[in-house]
Amino acid sequence: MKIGIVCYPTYGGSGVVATELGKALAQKGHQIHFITYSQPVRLNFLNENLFFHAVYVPNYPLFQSPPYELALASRIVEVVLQEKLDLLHVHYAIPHASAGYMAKQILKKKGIYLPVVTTLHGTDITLVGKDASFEPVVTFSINESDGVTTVSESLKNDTCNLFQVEKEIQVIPNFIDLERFKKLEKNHFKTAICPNNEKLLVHTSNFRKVKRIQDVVEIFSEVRKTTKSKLLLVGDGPEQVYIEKLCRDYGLQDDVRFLGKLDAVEEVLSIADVFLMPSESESFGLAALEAMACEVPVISSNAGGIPELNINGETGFISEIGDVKDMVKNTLFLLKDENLPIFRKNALKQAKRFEIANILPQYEEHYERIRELGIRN
Ligand code: GMT
Repeated sequence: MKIGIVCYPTYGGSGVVATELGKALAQKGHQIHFITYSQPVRLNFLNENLFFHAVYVPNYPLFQSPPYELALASRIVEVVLQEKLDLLHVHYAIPHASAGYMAKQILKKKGIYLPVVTTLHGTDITLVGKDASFEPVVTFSINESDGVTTVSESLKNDTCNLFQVEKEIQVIPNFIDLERFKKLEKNHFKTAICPNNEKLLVHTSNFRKVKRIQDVVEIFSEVRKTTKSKLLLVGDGPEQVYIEKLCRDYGLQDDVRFLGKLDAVEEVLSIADVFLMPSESESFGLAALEAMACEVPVISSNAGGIPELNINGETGFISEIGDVKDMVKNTLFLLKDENLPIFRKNALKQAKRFEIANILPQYEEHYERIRELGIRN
């Protein structure tokens, strides 16, 4: 199949899922065309079936903000006409689903049918999408998509509760490449970070408020009182300066390291003992899945789709959002030498359920069904 993929090209979860999906489909022989404003960060891979089409938004003094959605819709039309795409898969509703709809209508006038599949990722529904500034357009473009998928049951429920959804939604969970995400032998790195055999706690995110990184710092501050430990924070974002200050206020600066955005996050996860995800909202928790694939158990909140991934008492522990005391108790239990190996094993076993080879066919079947339905009607 010739598939167009529209996504955010950034480090964010939806962009990562879209890019990894495109790469895997290309390896299976599909022709994949990424259409976005810059080269997706994970598109660091050469394959004869992978193409990238940049969206350029011309600037004009009259525009207060660049009309990206219009430029994207036009670019989709052009790519479909040139490359004869069979289907368009947009990731993240805003503004990709409505741009897809517009492109579809333009192509219809030219006698071309373009089925559009929309994958909802989380904040496009739970935070931004439900804002009155976007809600009517998001509702409309979900209902006008030929296929709609969400990355968890929880996000499907949120979508149905927050929007007047008339479309059937299929849950296709996020996935992991276990060839890349696996526990690597990085003892020298562990010794450098933890020279006195400290336990290592890790958090990775885009440092937005919803991630509740202040809870990560508080958990670490408490754990460190009884257990020799270090904390690595991977990623960056709006909360970073505040979190750095919080670490200094708690006197933790010598035991916390900010690593910024990292491409080889699996190397850090390979030396971790516990992964912390106390998020306030999380449709799936891809970062936790990456940790589990590297045999790292997860201490998390019970937000959104996290309980579909992290099994309480097996692959880690789940607490109410903001219940730092419970998260500290659970972390200390996990870190005990007699418990950690069991939780590590369970985490890997659970990650295997989300292996890309198990999930990819679900997307392929979804595409086939949507295309057949469209051709029949
Ligand atoms: O977590 C973020 O803030 C980034 C966000 C995104 O849209 O890129 O991630 C969302 O999509 C990921 C991939 O499907 C999910 O694993 C994350 O749980 C989800 N984030 C939220 O729902 C807050």
